[in-house]
Amino acid sequence: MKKVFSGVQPSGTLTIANYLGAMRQFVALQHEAECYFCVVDLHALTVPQDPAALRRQTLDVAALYVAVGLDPKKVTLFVQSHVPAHSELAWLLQCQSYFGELRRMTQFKEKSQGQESVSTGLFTYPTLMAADILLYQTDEVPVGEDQKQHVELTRDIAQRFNHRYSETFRVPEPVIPEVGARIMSLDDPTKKMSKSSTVAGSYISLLDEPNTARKKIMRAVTDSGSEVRHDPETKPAVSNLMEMYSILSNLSLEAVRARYEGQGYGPFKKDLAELVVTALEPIQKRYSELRTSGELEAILADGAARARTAAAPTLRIVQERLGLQPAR
Ligand code: ATP
Ligand code: LTN
Repeated sequence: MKKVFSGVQPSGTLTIANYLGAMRQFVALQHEAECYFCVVDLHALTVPQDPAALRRQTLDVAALYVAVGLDPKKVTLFVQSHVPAHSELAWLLQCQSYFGELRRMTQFKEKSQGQESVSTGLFTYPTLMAADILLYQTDEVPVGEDQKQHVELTRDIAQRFNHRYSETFRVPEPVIPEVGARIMSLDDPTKKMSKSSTVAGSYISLLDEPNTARKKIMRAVTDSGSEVRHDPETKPAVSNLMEMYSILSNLSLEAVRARYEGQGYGPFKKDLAELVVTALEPIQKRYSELRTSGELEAILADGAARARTAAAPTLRIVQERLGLQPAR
């Protein structure tokens, strides 16, 4: 069976973009692959986090993984820091990666821009991500468009290692959805929607109250004109809303256009708001149950044990190939 790995950072409350771009794919893949889904808490530490908030958000993300429809008996759901092999392999891979290739990473450039001090962790972030993926001999990595470059770097690192030290890692492929791979901010369609944004109106959180979500959609910026038409070049804001509509309604972009022909933005946004609220309702209900029932701790303990067992052989063989002495 093919293997799938992906991760989500507990750097805030998950947004509808995380769901549409990534987690929706996880749910579909659980039936056809051996899946590992991780709350990548070590990645969140690359930028400053409040410790209490990080502790809480780690459990929030774990609960949301289950709430969107992942079955913890079927998939291995765990917290990255519970499996030390991730940090250990990350170091070994850092010694196989080049400063020049990490410096080219778009996410690093964006996140470090204008910051007074930038952690070394933010710079080496992609080598930890490569470790996450390569430890499990992953075939497919379902992610949003923004992570494509990191998966490509992971492939380069894997191929380089295989070439230098003999066949060790499976070379993974990114899996990126056709629609929804890059959901944009509601207040600015030139920026991607991000859970760590400081502007609450820019994103819809998976935990937004129905009326909050409705208001955010109704206030979302639109483009000049009044036609509901998908054209990211000239109508970036409306195209973004149409992508959300298309996924949530299971209609093609063309069918969405046809449905609102001659009606303007108002009715379109109103219906989109209801689609969003309807999609969030069951997720929020399951989330609340999980967050109060105490079942999450057991799910994560079980996931960590399974992940440790699955990760160990790859780490061991890498250590051996690099010439490290076996520990007795
Ligand atoms: P942060 O703002 O803290 O960087 P984020 O919202 O970008 O966080 P991540 O935890 O980095 O979220 O990403 C989790 C998954 O969601 C990844 O697969 C990522 O590609 C996907 N994703 C993130 N933002 C978007 C977006 N705007 N559109 C589609 N997919 C997205
Ligand atoms: N870098 C990713 C999160 C992430 C990830 C991974 C995704 C960490 N490790 C492994 C896929 C596979 C992000 O910022 N979205």
